[in-house]
Amino acid sequence: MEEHYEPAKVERQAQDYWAAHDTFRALEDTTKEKFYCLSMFPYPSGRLHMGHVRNYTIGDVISRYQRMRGKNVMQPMGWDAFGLPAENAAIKNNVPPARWTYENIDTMRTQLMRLGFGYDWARELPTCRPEYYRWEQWFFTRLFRKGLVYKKKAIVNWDPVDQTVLANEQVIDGRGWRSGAAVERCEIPQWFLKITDYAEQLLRDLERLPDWPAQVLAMQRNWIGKSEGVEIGFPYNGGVLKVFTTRADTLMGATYVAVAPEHPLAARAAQDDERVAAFIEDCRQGGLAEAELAVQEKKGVPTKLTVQHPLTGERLPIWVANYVLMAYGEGAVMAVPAHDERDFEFAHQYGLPIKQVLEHVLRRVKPWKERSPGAGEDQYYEFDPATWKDWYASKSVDDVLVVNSGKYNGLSSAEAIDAIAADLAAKRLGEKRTQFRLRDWGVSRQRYWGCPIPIINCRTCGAVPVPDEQLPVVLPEDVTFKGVKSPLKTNPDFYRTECPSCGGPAERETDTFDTFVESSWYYARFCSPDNNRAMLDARVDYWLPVDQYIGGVEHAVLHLLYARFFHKLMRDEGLVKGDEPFTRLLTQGMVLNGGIKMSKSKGNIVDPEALIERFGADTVRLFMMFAAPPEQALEWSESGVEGAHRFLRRLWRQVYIHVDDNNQSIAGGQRLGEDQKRLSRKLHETIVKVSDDIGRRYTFNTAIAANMELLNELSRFGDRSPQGRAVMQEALEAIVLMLSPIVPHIAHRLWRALGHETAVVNCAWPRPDEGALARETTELVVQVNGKLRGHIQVPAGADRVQTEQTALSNDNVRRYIEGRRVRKLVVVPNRLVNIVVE
Ligand code: ANZ
Ligand code: ZN
Repeated sequence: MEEHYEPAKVERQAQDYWAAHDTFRALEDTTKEKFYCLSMFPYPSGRLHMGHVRNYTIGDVISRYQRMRGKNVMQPMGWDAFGLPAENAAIKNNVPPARWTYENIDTMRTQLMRLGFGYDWARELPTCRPEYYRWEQWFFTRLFRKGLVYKKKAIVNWDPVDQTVLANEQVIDGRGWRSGAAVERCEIPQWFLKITDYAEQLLRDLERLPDWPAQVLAMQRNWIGKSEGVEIGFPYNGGVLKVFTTRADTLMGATYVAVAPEHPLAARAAQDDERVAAFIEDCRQGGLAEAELAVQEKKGVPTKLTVQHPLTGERLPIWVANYVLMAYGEGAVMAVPAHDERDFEFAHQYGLPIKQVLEHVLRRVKPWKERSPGAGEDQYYEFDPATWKDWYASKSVDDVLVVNSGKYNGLSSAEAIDAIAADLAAKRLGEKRTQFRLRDWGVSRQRYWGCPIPIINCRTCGAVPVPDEQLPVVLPEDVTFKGVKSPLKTNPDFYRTECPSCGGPAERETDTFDTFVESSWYYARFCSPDNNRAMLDARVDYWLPVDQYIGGVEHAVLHLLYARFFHKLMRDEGLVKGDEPFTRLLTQGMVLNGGIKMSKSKGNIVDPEALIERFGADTVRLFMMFAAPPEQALEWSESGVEGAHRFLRRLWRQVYIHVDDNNQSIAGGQRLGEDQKRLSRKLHETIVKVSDDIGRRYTFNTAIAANMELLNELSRFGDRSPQGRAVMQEALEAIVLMLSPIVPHIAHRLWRALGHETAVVNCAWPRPDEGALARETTELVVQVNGKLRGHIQVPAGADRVQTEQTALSNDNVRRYIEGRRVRKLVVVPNRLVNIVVE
């Protein structure tokens, strides 16, 4: 064996070995228990970053560990290859997005290989290839026939200078990223997937995911957002305005109604009211990003229209307000400023009446001064900011009583909701209803670099799905951009076609799918990536569900929800079994540098490749796994990397010294001396600990620390006798085995150096030896009042308390002391315990 550790050489040898032996090829084998380990596949942006390295190292460690546990492991890798950056790069540098993407994939694949990840590359899957997306198109046409997709007008960001639709990321401070023009909102027809049909299931099945992080489950639950409420009708001249409320108990406190700027009643009011028209126009400006909408200042205008209160008949004004979302509930609210914070802020700003209708059971406080004492039974109050916030603090309907509400006075919230809902139902002006926050999934993108939506628009037949035999609809890859507009929309060769149904001239859909569609089912396609006759086949029944999924918490909602949705869609199409795609989920923490996330824009990137060049892949992997538990943030540290490297050199050195000392044969079987026993016990305790850390707790950092500690003991162990060397051999082998999932290359070399013909990657995980774990014990006699009553075993070196406890709990001894008071207890170490009782 070489005296010095040369990572480049060691790593090349190990990787060559794995490649030559097809080590990570995963084949279905029903005689073995399978383990499908999946890390979220990357977008091929150009180069791997540290976040990728962390994600993929965690996945690789788990995969290699499970393999050593005898599982048939599949660990695939692919490319989430469609998306906007390719297009932006194309526009900037004049390279076709396809070429840019394929070149990036080649670079990143080489980087992944240098890191030694055990992927089954035969399953590699770039989503921008027709072999992949044709099945997505095929599946979409199945959903179309089932009525699970539909077309509807929806709002997009429109750049009036570039004459194109922009993605939310392309709108910066309300302006187009290239033109700098103020972005407008406009409505165009788009395709939607009916995820809301699955809302209830998606919510309910979260309960079947005990091995997902609680935080992710909570985020999904909120996103789905189930609300039980009442739909209430407010009659007006010419119709009924519907609102959705979760707080029908506050109906008597409604002082106005508000509609979204896109609501039909707003349009109607705008017809003869310039102020309303101008306000609606104003709301069309600016981006659509939800974060922006949530924090914007509340604004609105009154209309000349009114509605009638459904129970009292009182006239209430209709306002148009920007805080009412068209996409939620009915796009309109009954405003109860006394008990809803948003309504309050608005009413306060525009001087609208505030009427309290709930009172706290215990405190019975009136939060505001009376404003119009003459207002009859109903009382109006003025705002007192000091007490006001209390009312919003608890969204709970407990502990409150209804007041100022006529016949409902004195009811609890829950009772009032029932009573009011019943009265409304009798008038046909309301009914109880469940509302989900979850919206149907708009999958149309007006971009080029995506999967073409397989629809043909015919003037006579409408939207017709592309027939199976005409699939795939291939995205032309050799394109040039004129400005920002999608080349599909300007290319008649692409969009001119015939209607599959009547044969007349027709046009293809030129929109492409949201790239979340590709990432929603890739995990299943990995099971049958080479099938060109079907989307999936029987192999999915062997591999699915994914046993361990690993990725960033930023995907807690969209990707992970869409993938769960697709799994249910595919299940209902008979393509997969089971209800959920990912049994266990690990969300890895961020990689920080200087306390903030490593990112290009912050200029604090550390390039993994440069590190591999300097220290080798094993050092990078070891540092990543040692610096923090996987779910926590990891702080980048140069000295941490150096420390990891030093440890590997120490390990190498220890093995080198041991095997170099080959004059003496290694013997075993004879009785071990004390130091040998101690080391052996330490070794097996370490195996127990590391197995639990890696296999169950996923605390790879403590597993590594335990191995470091063991190595320290080894370096202090100078026993060169045959037994001493045998113990040393066993310990070094165990360390190499236990570290091999984390630092597989050096482990590959050291295993050979320790005299093995086999490759460490094919070895079993070490097992703790019960015999070695048992500590030495000594036997003591126990006397009660001077008479021999029993024998006890205590660990060598047990303290006084432990010895006494053991003596007192000995069965025979207990018979003689039961019911009596112990007056004295004498322990003579290693010999006897004398108990004196009354
Ligand atoms: C009256 C009321 C009184 C409300 C009160 C709340 C508290 P969740 O729980 O999220 O379902 N709302 C309904 N549709 C809306 C829309 N399109 N845009 C903005 N807000 C809307 O929220 C339901 C509540 O959100 C509804 O109940 C409604 O305000 C508001 F003390 O009605 B509530
Ligand atoms: Zn037709």
